[in-house]
Amino acid sequence: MKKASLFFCVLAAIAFVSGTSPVPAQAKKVSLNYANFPPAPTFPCVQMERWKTEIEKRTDGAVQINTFPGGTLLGAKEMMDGVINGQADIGCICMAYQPGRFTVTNATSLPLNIPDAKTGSLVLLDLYNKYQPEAFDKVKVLTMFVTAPANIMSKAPVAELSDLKGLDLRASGGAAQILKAWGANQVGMPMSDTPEALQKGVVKGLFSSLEVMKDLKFAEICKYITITDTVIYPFAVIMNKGSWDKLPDDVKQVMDGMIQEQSAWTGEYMDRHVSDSIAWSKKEHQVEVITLSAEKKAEWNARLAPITESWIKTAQEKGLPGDRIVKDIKTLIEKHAAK
Ligand code: 3IO
Repeated sequence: MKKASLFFCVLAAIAFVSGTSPVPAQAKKVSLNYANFPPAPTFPCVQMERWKTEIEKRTDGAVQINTFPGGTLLGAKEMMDGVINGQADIGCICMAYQPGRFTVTNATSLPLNIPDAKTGSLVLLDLYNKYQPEAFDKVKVLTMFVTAPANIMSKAPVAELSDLKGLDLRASGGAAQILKAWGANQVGMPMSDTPEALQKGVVKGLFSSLEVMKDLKFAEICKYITITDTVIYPFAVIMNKGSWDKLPDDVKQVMDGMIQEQSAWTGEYMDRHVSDSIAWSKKEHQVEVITLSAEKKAEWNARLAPITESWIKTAQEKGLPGDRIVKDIKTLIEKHAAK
C-alpha cells in the first residue's frame, strides 16, 4: 500500500469511529405491522393507537408501528392464524369469535359477574399468566383486556323474557350462550359485520358493551338499551414469534413493561367511554334505558345457572381443571375489584 492511500485509510477509520461516517452506527429502525379488525373509532383501535404512540416514544423512535384498522390487513376470524403465519407482525383478537380455541381464557366470559372492564382486564391477564394456555404457544402475548359487561341494544324495547323470545340478536362466544338461555334467536358474527346486519335488518339488535352505541352509531338504529350487566368479551393482542425473537432486548423490555399497564389503561378507557356513550345516546338519539327490577333480574339470572356447570364439564373433558379455573376467576375478581 502506498503511503498516500494508507493515510486515507486511517482518515476513514477515524471518521467511522468518531461517528462522522455517512453510514450511521445506530441499529436499523424496526418496523412492525399491527392488524385490527373493527373500524378505527372503536376501542380495540383506540388502544392500538395508544400502544403505538407509547412504544414509539419509549423506544426513542427505534421502533415504528404501522397500524391497520378496519380489517384492511387481517379480518376478525383470520387474525390469530394470520399473525402466526406472519401476514401481520401484531394482531388484536376477540376470543369470543373462536370459543373452542381459547377455552381457558374464554372462561372469563361465563356469567361470573365481572363488574367492569378494568377489573375484568386484570383478571384475564392474571388468569392467562397462571395457566399459560397452549392456545397462545405460537405467539407472544403483548396484552389482554376485556369489554365492559354486555347489555341488550335493540330496535324494539326488551323488558321481559317474553320480549326476547325468538328475537334475532347478534352476539358471539360466552355472550351468545346467555342470549340462548334467555330464549333469543342468537345470531353469531364478529362486531365488524354487525353494522351491515343491523342496517339490512338481518338482526334486530345486539348484545355487547354499550360504547358501540356511539362509536359505531348504533344509537341511530337501536333506540332501546336493556341493562343486564352480565358478561364481558375477552381480547388479546398477540405478536408473531419470529418478529418477537428478532427484536433487540431493550425493545422487548419496553413491550414487556407495558403488558399490565396497557391492560389497565384499556379497561379504564372502556369503562369511561361506556358512560359517555350512554349519555350521548340519550341526548342525541333519545335512546331509552330499561332497567330490570331486582325480582326480574333474579329470574333472568336463574336461567344462566347451568352455563358455568356445563362449561366446567366440557373443560374437564378436555383435560383442563375447569372447577379450579372458575374458582380462580372468582378469587381474582375479588382481588382486583377491591382496588
Ligand atoms: C367489540 C368488538 C369490536 C369493536 C368494538 C367492540 N365493543 C365490544 C366488542 C366485543 C365484541 O367483540 C363483540 O363482538 O361484541
